Amino acid sequence: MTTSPLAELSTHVSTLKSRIVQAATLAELLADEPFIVGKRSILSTLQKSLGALAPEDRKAAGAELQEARRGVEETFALRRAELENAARAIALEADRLDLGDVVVAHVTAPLAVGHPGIVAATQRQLEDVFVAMGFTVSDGPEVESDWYNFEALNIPPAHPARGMWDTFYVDLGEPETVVLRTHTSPTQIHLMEEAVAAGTLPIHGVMPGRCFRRDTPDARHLATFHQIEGLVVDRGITFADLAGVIETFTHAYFGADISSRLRPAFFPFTEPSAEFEITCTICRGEGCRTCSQTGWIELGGCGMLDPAVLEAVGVHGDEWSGFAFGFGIDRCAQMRHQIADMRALIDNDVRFLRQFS
Ligand code: FA5
Repeated sequence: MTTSPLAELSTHVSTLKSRIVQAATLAELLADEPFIVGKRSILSTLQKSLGALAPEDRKAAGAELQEARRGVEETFALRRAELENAARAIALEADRLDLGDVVVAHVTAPLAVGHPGIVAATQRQLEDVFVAMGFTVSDGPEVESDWYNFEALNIPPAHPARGMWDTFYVDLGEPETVVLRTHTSPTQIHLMEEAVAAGTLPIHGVMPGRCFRRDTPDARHLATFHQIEGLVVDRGITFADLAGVIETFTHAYFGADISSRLRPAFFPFTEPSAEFEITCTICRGEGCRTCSQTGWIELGGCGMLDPAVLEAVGVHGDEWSGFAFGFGIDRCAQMRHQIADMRALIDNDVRFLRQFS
């Protein structure tokens, strides 16, 4: 009488199942997989041996073997899931970040720590320079009435000087009465009004912030950019004080080797007015695309406060005088870091941004 190839099947199945259960790690179990349920397992060997059976016996033996295999595979799958869960729990415990009250798990890659953008960092550096010179820092609204952005600054409606600022109007109230501020100069008006109301003149302040113009972006312009406004109202202030502040600022921020110059200009709210320029740091004055071949870059405007502006906010011109300036913060960043095209500041290319961390 021939012995059935499946005579020892239940013993084989028990052996295989105990091998599965005894695997202590996922790696160990997976390494054993070919010998338990794969081609090198006893189950595969038995499968082949069924070919030697008479056809009438082969079907029943095949079904029996198939049932046994299903049982082994089920045990294998259960143990595999068990070991995978254990491995995941260990990895999570290792990657767990305890941030005080907030517990963040499931982090498998190190967190990239952010840093202030180049314009924000520049703004802080500029504030530091002016604070060291005795200025206070404040801010003002980005959405302004026409009165603050223009009229109080001696720019009445339909004045040709309005053409200096291509304005975004906000659809609020009467047409063209609410604007996205085109410069930080309206904060001068807010500051003087507050000081007059509180009786806290004199003023030595800087006011940084965002501005908006319908300017087409190019190497030196953006439609959303930043300025830092400066305002001094005190007794006996002269143009020499203004020139001294600008000179001190230039050397403190750009270094002693950068030249600056003031050129006569026109602003409706200052008289006399000047444009403040420094040597183009991209070409060191040789002339390039960034400075339109002039060798100079305009950083801002400045001048002595116009008596009409002082009068509009109730500051007595016979007692007080002062000056104001408004510099482009993005332009300062551009010159300090020799960025040929200002549009790089808003491209959000991390390879560019990472250089300034
Ligand atoms: C003004 O905005 C005046 N309010 C400055 C001022 C203040 C004059 C106080 C007198 C007294 P202007 O339009 O020239 O001036 O702009 C000043 C500076 O802002 C420019 O020199 C430049 O550095 C920056 N700037 C202006 N437009 C843009 C723009 N579209 N993109 C980036 N920077 C700009």
